[in-house]
Formats: sequence, structure tokens, C-alpha cells
Amino acid sequence: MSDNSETERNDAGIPSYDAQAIEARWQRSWEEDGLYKTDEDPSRPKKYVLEMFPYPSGDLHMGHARNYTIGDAMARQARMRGFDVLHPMGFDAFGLPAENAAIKHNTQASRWTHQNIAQAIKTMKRMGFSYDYDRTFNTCDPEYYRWGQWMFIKMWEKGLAYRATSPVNWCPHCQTVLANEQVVDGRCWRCGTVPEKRELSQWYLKITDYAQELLDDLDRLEGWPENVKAQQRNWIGRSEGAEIDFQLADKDGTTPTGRTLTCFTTRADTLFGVSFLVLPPESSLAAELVAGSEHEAAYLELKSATEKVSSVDRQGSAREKHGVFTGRFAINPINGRPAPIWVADYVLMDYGTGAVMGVPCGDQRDFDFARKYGLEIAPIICKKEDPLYEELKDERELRVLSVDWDGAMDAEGYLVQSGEFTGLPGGKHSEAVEAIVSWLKERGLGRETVQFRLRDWLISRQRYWGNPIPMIHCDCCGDVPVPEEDLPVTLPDDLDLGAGQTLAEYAPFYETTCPRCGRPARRITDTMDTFTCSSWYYLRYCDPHNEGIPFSKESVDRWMPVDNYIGGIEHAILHLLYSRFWTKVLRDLGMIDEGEPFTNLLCQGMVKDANGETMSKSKGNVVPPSSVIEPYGADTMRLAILFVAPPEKDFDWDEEAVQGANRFIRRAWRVVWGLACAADASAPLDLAGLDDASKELNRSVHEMGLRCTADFDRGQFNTAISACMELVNAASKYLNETDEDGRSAAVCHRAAHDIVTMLAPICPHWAEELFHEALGQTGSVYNEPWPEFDPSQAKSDTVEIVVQLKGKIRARINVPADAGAEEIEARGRSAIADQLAGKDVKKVIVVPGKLVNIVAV
Ligand code: ANZ
Ligand code: ZN
Repeated sequence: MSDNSETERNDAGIPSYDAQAIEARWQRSWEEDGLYKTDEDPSRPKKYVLEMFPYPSGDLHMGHARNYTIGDAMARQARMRGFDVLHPMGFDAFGLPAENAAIKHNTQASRWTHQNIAQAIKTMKRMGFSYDYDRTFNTCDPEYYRWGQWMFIKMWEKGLAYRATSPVNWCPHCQTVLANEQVVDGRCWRCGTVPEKRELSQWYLKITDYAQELLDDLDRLEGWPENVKAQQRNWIGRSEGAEIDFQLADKDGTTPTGRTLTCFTTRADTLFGVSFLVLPPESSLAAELVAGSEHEAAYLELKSATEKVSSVDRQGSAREKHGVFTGRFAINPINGRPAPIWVADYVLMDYGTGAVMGVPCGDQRDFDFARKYGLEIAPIICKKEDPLYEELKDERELRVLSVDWDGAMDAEGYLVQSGEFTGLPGGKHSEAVEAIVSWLKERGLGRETVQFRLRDWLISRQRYWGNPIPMIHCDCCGDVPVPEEDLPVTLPDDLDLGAGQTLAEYAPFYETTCPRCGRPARRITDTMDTFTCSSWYYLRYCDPHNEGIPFSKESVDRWMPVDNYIGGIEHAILHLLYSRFWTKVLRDLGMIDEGEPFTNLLCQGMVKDANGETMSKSKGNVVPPSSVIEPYGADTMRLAILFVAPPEKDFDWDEEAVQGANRFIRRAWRVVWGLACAADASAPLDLAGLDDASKELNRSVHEMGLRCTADFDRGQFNTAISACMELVNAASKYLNETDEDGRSAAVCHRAAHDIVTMLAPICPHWAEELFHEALGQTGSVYNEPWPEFDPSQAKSDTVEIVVQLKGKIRARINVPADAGAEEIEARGRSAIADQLAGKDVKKVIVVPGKLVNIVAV
């Protein structure tokens, strides 16, 4: 329908829709009334709706706008559905961009941060988001970060925080170390630089203590997208296998030295096929074995070449492998054969035991390595279809030591040349694995074990703008925590960042005395990874002003877990894994009962430009929210965001969608006014007395209401909006096709009221204005209960039935909703009578309400 045609009759006396004036007025009024203050009304069921809080790097962008619009629609609708709603917002305010901006503009990181926060809040208010700003805090507030320090000390006391020296990922661009999770595809998650390995003393949190639970509890998270859970499972990387002890042989290559060299393998069944052992270049044993030998120079060269390669690349199957023989051997526990010990770059120091048994016939990496260096490729596992199988199937001795294959057998099949285990089916978790492991176990030469890929969380950062690690190093007492009464350790704000000064160079910060012995001591000058700050902010919102403890048990018992958590998929591992860990730690400290923080997770899709390209400053294709809010208003923007695509799908932003949303909002505005003119809130609804047109509008109210409600419950706002649009269409048709004095005042009121309330979570200002001005209501539409809909009134008198001939659709007919199978069949036959002519009907299938299928030949 064109923009003007239907309005001509109804427009008389209807005020025009002035988004800017309406939005400004209601925003002011809501703020004055404190409408979004959390009620804390325990008589109602609670709902905690939370959007991932932003890093305040500038004004909000379209991705934020989408994220928060989704959350806001959920929160508002929950409130109208009778829930006591907690819907807070704050800022993830520490981090490198602030520090870098401060260095560049020669200002303070806190100033830059607070300016951005002020701007972001302005935009949030302009969007009409229903946040309880009384609960807002920034992670850089000392009142907040003090509790992060307090939790760090609690973890230290429990042995969950520790300091260790090990090779870490150092980003030369960001000038700080990174956690494993922050090296994404071999690069720094923030700037994309390939990190270097450095041997440094760093602080860690023992997330590995929770590896099994973090894995197991994923199964409980039914409200999480499968792909996020899969990514976490993969990251945690549980692997069942065995440790097998080899004996290091003396320089003669055969006499056992009594020293063991333990390998981790998932394939103990391949033990007879070990043709070499491999140590990583970082291994101290490797260095020891080659020391002073003819192999030492080659070894040292390999070691330094490997340092420049990321661990992801080292493991890459396509990469050429490099190795050096150590000149030494280890003895295979199962058959006493000596295996040469090599050093190679494809083996990692920090997985398993950091030593690998090389089985070329089972593992492609070992195969490539054996090929390159001329090592044995002994066939010890064979598929039945392999020609070698017939020859070797009963062979127990290791007779064929090398075969000329193109690649590793993927090690499925039956063991051959494997002593008493010959003939057993092999493979991961196979009978052969079990048999060989128990053989080793009986002799104390091996044991089952479980490995995790997950590593402890490296949290120290060598940067200023973060939460200081609350520890003091004393030469006599070692690392000593800052006493609780001295918390928080506050960040100085007079560091000369512009001149490159760091905390480690700023004496007033690091000079202190030991809390234990009183001697001069040095404060730790590392700050914590900002992901520590975002690991528990959702708990603090439950009790944000508590000065004595991080949050009361009572408050988290009331609000946690978060019912709906909404944010970007880029946090699938990082933030979401850390938060789960942190919550479990706090649970074990007795601070909260439930160990999973987020019941339902929604990862919203990306907002792309009209050509499907990701928006980015460098591409110059960013659409700032203000460019939509200024001409059209926040309600149009919110409607467009929610209508264009389901929340979890990507969408391409285009002006067309905004204009379409704006046309609808204006049309709905006129329709509601049109209905309101004929409406009477107190008129009783006499269903039986309604004329056909009024009856049909009433039916539409209930049908669309039920659909809209169900779609809201599933978070499918786009189809919820479609239902509202259909109702607006039905109402518009009613207004066009009925005389003013023939309209039902009760039905008009009901339709107008329901259109307004159902769209209120999406277009709150628009709805509030109509609620007051058109419907003459007082109070806020936000406090209005969600309407009840009646399935019996939603039923149509007729239903559409599909008529099929041998499964192909031939016609659609309308039959009375209560028609029985016989009547449907009769009507179906007559609808396709010409196609049935001369045919023999063999069978008729009737699905009432849906279809009739006639089989005729
Ligand atoms: C012998 C073998 C034979 C292996 C075979 C595989 C196939 P997942 O499943 O990921 O746990 N491995 C062990 N420690 C390693 C390290 N530090 N660096 C590189 N590779 C290492 O992988 C376990 C397998 O990865 C282990 O099982 C070992 O190779 C290798 F037909 O041992 B396997
Ligand atoms: Zn001391």
C-alpha cells in the first residue's frame, strides 16, 4: 500500500509523528521518574538480562547498537511479562587503547576513558535503552577493581594464583605478554602481530584445575549455541592416552642408565612401531644429551631457528619438519629395542610430557620426518584390504622394518609384528591400546593419563592501564600479598606516559615495605589482564555499592545466573571461558552457589555494510548510529535493527531497511490513532454480537498476539514484528472498510492497545506517546502487563487445506475449521475433479487442518 492512499480518510485530526520531539520528551520523563530502577520485588520471578559491556574506545558503533537493542527488547518485554528485571550496563574501562591514546595525545588514560564513557552513555540514553544507571560502574573505578585484587589474593591463598618462569608469548607491538587464548591463529588478538617467545617470570591463574569441570558443565548449558560449546570443548582439548616410560641408554646405545624418558601417546597400540623418539628443541634433556657432542652445533642452530616460529605453525601438518639426531638412544619397554632420540621442531614442550614416540606408520608427521631423515617405517598395523596384511597377519616378530609407502596408514586395522598383541584390532581407544597399557601397567612401565590442551591463564601484563597485581616482592620473604586493609593498590595518575614511563620505572608506586618483615620491598608492577575485570562484573551488578565485600550472597542468590546474555561470537572462548572459570572459583570460595554464570547465551550476528563487507574504520564503510538516529529517530533504528534479520544472523545494513522501518512506524502510528478515535476502553466486548469485520479484526488480534508472544519468547524479533505488521494491516483494512459509526469500540480499543504494547519493547518512545496521547492512559506502557491472548478467539472459521494428487500440490481450498475427514475428502475430490476424471482412486490420506492427498492411477 502506498504511503498516502489509506491515510486520507483517517488522517483528520491525527497529530503527525515527530520522532525527535517524542523521544526527547519521554527520555526526560523516564529519567525523572526513575522508571528503570530495578524494583527488587521478590514477589515476582526474576529475570537478569545482560549485554556484554563495551570497551569505551570511542562512541558506540552499529555492532553495539544491535547488541543492546536486542537486550533492551528482551528486558522490556520480560518486565511487561511480569518479571522483576535486572538490566544493568557498565564499562570495561581498562586496556591498551586508552593507554596508547594517552601516550599519543599526551594526556591521562583515565581522562580519555571517561570522555568516551560519557559519550557512550549519551548515545545509550539517546537510543532509549532501559538500563538501571544507578548500578553502572567502570572497571577502572577503585571501588570495583579493589575486589578484583581481593579475589586475586584469595586465589593466591588457595594456590590458584602463582608465579612461574616459562616461555611466554610476547607481543612486540603491544609491548606485553599475551595469554594463550589471546594468540588467535598464531597472532596477537589485538593487533595481529606474530608474538615472540620469551622466557619470563609471569603470574598465572590455575584454570587447568577446572579443565574437567569446564568441559563437563558445557553439557548442562542447553541455552548456549552449539558452535560456542564446540569451540570451548576444542580449546579445553581433553585427550585420553597413556604415559609410557622409555629407558635412556648409555652412550653405548644399549645399556640402561636408569633414567626414564616418558612419552605421552594416545596410541599405545603402536608401541612396537616406534622407530625413534622426539624431544622439542627447548627440552633441557635434549640440550644435555648433545652437550659437547658432534651434534651440538646443529642442535643449537635448530633451537634458535625454532624460536622464531609460532607453536601453531610448528604443528601445522604442511610445514616441513626439521630435526637433529642427539646421538643417543632410549629403550622401548615392550620389546627392548633401542630407538634413536631426535630433536624436532614439530614437537611442543608444553603438551603431554614434551616427548613423543615416533611411529611413522601411524602418524603422518612422524612419517614425513622418517622419510626426510631415512628412519625406519615399520608396518605394525594393517588394514585387511592391504596386500601386506596377508603376508604379516600372523607375524609376531618385527621382521619388516621399513616399507615404501606414500604416507602413514591412518593407523586403523589390526596389529601385526607386535608380539603377543598381534591380531588385535588397533586404533584410538581400541582393544590393542587397552591390552598394551595394562601390560605396561602391570610392570610399572606405563599408565593411563588424561591430557588437556588448556593451559593456565597468564594474567600479568607489563602495561600501566590495568588492575595492579596486589603483591609485594621481598628479598627475604618472597612474594607477599598486600594486606586486605591496604587494598586497593591504586594506580598513580601522574605517570609520564607520554615520555614512555612505565609502572616499573615509577618509584612512588613500586617502592614499599614488606608487610611481613617490614624491610624495604618492591611492589609488583604488572597489571592484570583486563579479562580478569570482565570475569565477574555481572556479579557486581547484583550489589554494586557494597563497600565491605564484592557482593552479598543474598544479592547473587536473588539475581544469578544471568538469564539472557547477549554478545559477540568473538568471545566464544576468551571472555566466556574465563567467566565460567572465575564463577566456579567464587563458588568454591562459598560466595555463590551456582557455578555457571550464563543460562542462555545469544551471540548476535555481525552488522555489515550494504555490500556484505564488515564495517571498519580502515575500509571507511562505518555507518555510525547517529546517522540513523538524527534523521529518523531511535525507534526507527531499533525497529530496523530487529526487523532486518534474526538476532544471530549477520545482516547487511542498508538505507532501504531504515526507510522501510520508518514507513511502517508512521503507518502504524496513523492506524493506532484511527482505531483510538473509535475506541472505548470501558466498552464490554460482546463477541456474539460482533459483525463479520469486527469479528475478523478481533480474531487477528488474538492470532497475531499469540504469534508475536511466542516469537518474543524465542528471541525471534523479526517474526514478532511481522506479526505486528500483519495486525496493523488487518486494522488498516478494518478502518478502510467500515463506517465510522459501525465500528466496535471494544475491538478498536483492544487492537490499538495491543499494537502499542506489543511494539513497546521495540519502539518504546513511539509506544509511550501513543499509550498516553492516543489511548489516554496514565502511567508508563513499560509497566503495562503484556496482553493475554485467547487461542479460541484466534481460530479462523475456515482453514486452508492443500489438495495433492500423488503427493503433488494441485489446489488449495478453504474448508470449515471443524470439517471432518469425510467432508475434507469430498471437497478435495471436487476441487481436482477434472484431473481425477477417468482415474481410479486407490487411496486417500486426510490430515485435518492441513492436507488431503489422493492417490489415483
Ligand atoms: C604415538 C602415536 C602413534 C601418536 C600414532 C599418534 C598416532 P592428541 O590427540 O592431540 O592428544 N604428541 C604427544 N605429545 C606431543 C607434543 N608435545 N608435541 C607434539 N605432538 C605430541 O595427540 C596425541 C598425540 O600427539 C600423541 O600420540 C603423540 O603422537 C603426539 F599412530 O604417539 B602419538
Ligand atoms: Zn620481607
